[in-house]
Amino acid sequence: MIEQSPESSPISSTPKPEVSDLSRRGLLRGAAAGAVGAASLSSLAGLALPPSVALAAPQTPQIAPATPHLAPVVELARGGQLREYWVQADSFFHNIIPTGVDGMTGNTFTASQTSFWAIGYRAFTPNWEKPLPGNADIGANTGIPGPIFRGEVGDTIRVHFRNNDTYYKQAHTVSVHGLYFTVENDGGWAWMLRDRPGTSVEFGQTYTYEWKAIPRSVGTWPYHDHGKHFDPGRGTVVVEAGAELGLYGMAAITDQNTPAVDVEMTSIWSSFYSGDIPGLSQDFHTFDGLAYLGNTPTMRAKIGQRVRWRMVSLGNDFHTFHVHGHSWMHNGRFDDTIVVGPGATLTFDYVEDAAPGQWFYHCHVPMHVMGPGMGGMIGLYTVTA
Ligand SMILES: [Cu+2]
Repeated sequence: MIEQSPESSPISSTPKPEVSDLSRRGLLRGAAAGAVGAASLSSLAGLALPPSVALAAPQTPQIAPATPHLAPVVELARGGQLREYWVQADSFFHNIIPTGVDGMTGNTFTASQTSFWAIGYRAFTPNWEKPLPGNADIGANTGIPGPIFRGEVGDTIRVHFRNNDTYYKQAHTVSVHGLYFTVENDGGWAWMLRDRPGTSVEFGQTYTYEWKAIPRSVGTWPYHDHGKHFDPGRGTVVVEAGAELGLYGMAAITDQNTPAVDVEMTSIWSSFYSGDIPGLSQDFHTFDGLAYLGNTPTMRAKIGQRVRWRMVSLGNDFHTFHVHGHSWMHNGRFDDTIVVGPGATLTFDYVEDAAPGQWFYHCHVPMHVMGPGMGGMIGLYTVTA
């Protein structure tokens, strides 16, 4: 019996800690270490208050929203939700350049040069009954990338994961950055810790991961397969091979200080290396698993709209993210090209004020755009009046 249902998994067999329990433990640990600031402590303490207090929160006088000790009151009223996702790792044949044309150079590709057996996370209805249609909340849900996991500080994100990797039949996991969780919810495999639950979910098995959004979780984070390394077929064992084949997505965590926006543009950068993956004629550097103009996602905004970019970088390369016709405030200065390394993320907001037209967004490492022997990281961004 290899099926490991959520009910029988090591995580689910013990009662899930309530948010208040976690908060209390976090509070004690923080106090002992002396490493948690007053605002964070009050945030955690705020989460531990009973629901009756939470309901009373909106009546609390909102004197100065920026005052740190008032922040948890608003957090309390909005956080504390359980957000459940039913996610499946599926293998499927994926074409990185669906049009067969690089829209910048005019170079053409055959499907056999740009297609491979990918693996992706897809969000499903409860008990993995059927795939969810794509929407603004979870994204396109096509598999590459996986669904966007969203939460507010105080929320619990529970991911019911099923490994349906029918092609490679390898073990996979879901490992997230930036949230609070125990090691049994980490999903990071190592030979010397190979008995740790949740680090090797075999083909056909399930496992439930549970993570908490705490004050330091605000932002954009990758999640990806961090399971046992394997050889996708070129004779080389590849670390995080599942992630290279497409098992990745992002988590977006907000709090009461996160401004509302009108348009959110999400993009995950990853590379498919021909030395690792059978079938590919060159390396491809991609946005959401797609390469070259006319294939990568087109971003859209209207002048005056509040825009947020959320981006995740994965793979072996450092990228420099650049948008034509725009600049934005980043780390205290205006910028239009930002370096992002593997596993790191980039999030920024602005009000759309560029001239109307079709702009490029791209990695500013020239070889990541058009090679030779690699490339693809360029897309269109349409600004309308
Ligand atoms: Cu790059």
